[in-house]
Amino acid sequence: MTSSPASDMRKPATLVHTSDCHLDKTLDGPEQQAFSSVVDLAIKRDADALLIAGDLFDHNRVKPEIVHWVASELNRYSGPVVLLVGNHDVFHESSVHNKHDLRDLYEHLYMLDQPDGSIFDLPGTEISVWGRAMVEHAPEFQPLLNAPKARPDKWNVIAAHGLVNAEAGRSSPIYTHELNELSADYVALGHVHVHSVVHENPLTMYSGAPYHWGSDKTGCIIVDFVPNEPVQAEWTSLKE
Ligand SMILES: [Mn+2]
Repeated sequence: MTSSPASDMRKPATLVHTSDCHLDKTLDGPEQQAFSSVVDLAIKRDADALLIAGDLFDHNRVKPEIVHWVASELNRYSGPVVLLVGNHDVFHESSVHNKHDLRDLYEHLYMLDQPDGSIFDLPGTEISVWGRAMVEHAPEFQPLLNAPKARPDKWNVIAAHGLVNAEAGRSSPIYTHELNELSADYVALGHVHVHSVVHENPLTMYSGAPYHWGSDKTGCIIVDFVPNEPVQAEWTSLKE
């Protein structure tokens, strides 16, 4: 960000970034256990906010018990939770998010539900999150299109669910030139299930899935915003 040191009056903040939880039909599966561990970590680190960058649910026919279970987990945390949809829970008419609105079950849920993008200034923190809701996972959907300019009094986070450096014709593409042109403190990506740092300025990361079948690399990212310091984002294993 461009704030000069003397003018950076932002309060420090901590954000937990996860994605691709793929919660589905059984209440005691490894995906559920991993999601609980993410919530545990948000509580333990006293995070100011939790961001889920798409594919919270595996498909649009998840049972109501799963949705209620997610809400009960989020209620253990009780801080602001920002939810972006992904290609597995796209925001079309028969979306799981239209059948079961998590906002009715968790009062601190902020859903990025607008196809052209929406922004939330999270209460109790100076974190602001923008993202575009995916209605169709298609080459025409560009998750970063028309991202807003950063504001100097906020920790500006952009959330996107898509594929970085996609070949022509791939769905939900995210291009390096778009990342270069973004003004943000942190870009939280979802879609690729293994964690990676994809860009340095602004710092852009795939969190990876909390549970990734066949992989030990299950975790999420803790992002620390400190005035006058570079953003610190660290992938953290969920295994004890
Ligand atoms: Mn996805």
